[in-house]
Amino acid sequence: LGEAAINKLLQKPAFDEVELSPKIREANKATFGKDMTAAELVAQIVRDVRFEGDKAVLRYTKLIDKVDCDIKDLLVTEEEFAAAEAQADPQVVASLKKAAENVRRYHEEQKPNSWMTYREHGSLLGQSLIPLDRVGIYVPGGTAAYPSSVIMNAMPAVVAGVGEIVMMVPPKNGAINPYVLIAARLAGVKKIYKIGGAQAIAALAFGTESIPRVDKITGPGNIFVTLAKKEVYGHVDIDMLAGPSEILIVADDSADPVYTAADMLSQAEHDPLASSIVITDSEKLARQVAIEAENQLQKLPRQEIARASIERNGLIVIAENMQQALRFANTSAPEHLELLTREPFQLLPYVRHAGAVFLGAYSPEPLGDYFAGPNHVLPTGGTARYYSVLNVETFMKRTSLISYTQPALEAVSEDIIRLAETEGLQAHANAIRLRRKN
Ligand code: HSO
Ligand code: ZN
Repeated sequence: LGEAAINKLLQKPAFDEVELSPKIREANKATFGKDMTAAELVAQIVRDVRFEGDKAVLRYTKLIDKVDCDIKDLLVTEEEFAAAEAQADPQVVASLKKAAENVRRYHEEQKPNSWMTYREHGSLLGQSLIPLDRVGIYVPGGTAAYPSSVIMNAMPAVVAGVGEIVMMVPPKNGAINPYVLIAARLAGVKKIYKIGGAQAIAALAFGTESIPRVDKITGPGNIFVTLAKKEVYGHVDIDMLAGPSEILIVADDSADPVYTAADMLSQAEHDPLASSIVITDSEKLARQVAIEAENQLQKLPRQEIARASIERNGLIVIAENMQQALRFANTSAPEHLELLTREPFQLLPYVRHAGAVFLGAYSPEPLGDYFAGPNHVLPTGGTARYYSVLNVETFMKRTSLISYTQPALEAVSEDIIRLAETEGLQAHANAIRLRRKN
């Protein structure tokens, strides 16, 4: 294929609405009396929760999660935390603790500072960084209930100094994965509701009689959650619209085909829609990786998911040289970029677009997924062109500070008055002129 054709293959839509399965469409039709797209269904749920509050939350929780209870029973209790701790494997808890500490330490270093600077005539300019009052974190249920993602979402908010973190997790048979609860505790989350889907996002965005309204919602979710975040954006802030996970591996002939294939599959097992791409200037490596991937695939417990992903979005591209390989990588703007090359740091200056870069043979993606410290909530679908990894500042906002003395203002007054009058704003000009001494 030519470069243009390969570029086209590498570009993914940032966010596409999926088709609902016939089964879900039928169920929706029975409930709402009309055929709806996923976006229409989500808009309806968001509207209902916004205007009916708790009542609508309970109705959808019963309908979708098959949990029929009081709103106060959806708040996780001390007893539920204790039960989670009692049934947890202490070794897993110890590993979670180490991971949480690494994530805390990395994010402490990342914390941006407020600053002030002196200018002429004793004037001062500055910027203060203020944490958000309250944020909501969504944690998916089902097989994607990842304790690691709880830490990754909550820790930057805690380090930022957010006043209150409210977590939403869909109940599975009325309960929540114990490690999700333990991870939440480790990270410092105190309020957790067993509510999922679009109804959880709407409750966070607008608040209900019993659920507090938040200022920002972060965390990944399924198509309903993502559409709901899009729907409430503007009433609250959101982190990003997350799509399926991706890895792009740039490898030269020094790369180990066994590692390369393993790293492709570690992404593929997430989701049938996940994408795993290798770009190499070595035809030999390309062929070895293809064979090795099949070997490893056959032994995976999640073979079905991984195989579907590889068949759909798995790609091994042979580039003419490493310069071209890097160009392809930047076009794709992958969530995770691995540089499995002899001198990865020599390529780093050419990396323009990637959520996270993993350098060298001993920095595989799962190291970052779980443990090293940097965040694993990363921009997907090519949005690394303009989005950053989730970070402490995601949970803060910047406010400008201005303080002039009389002489400082006097010194610039003519310029300001001239500009105000040019815009025809006499009151603006007056506010300056009246403060002049000469
Ligand atoms: N690779 C995922 C994160 C994750 N992996 C959680 C395992 N658990 C998206 O960055
Ligand atoms: Zn992962």
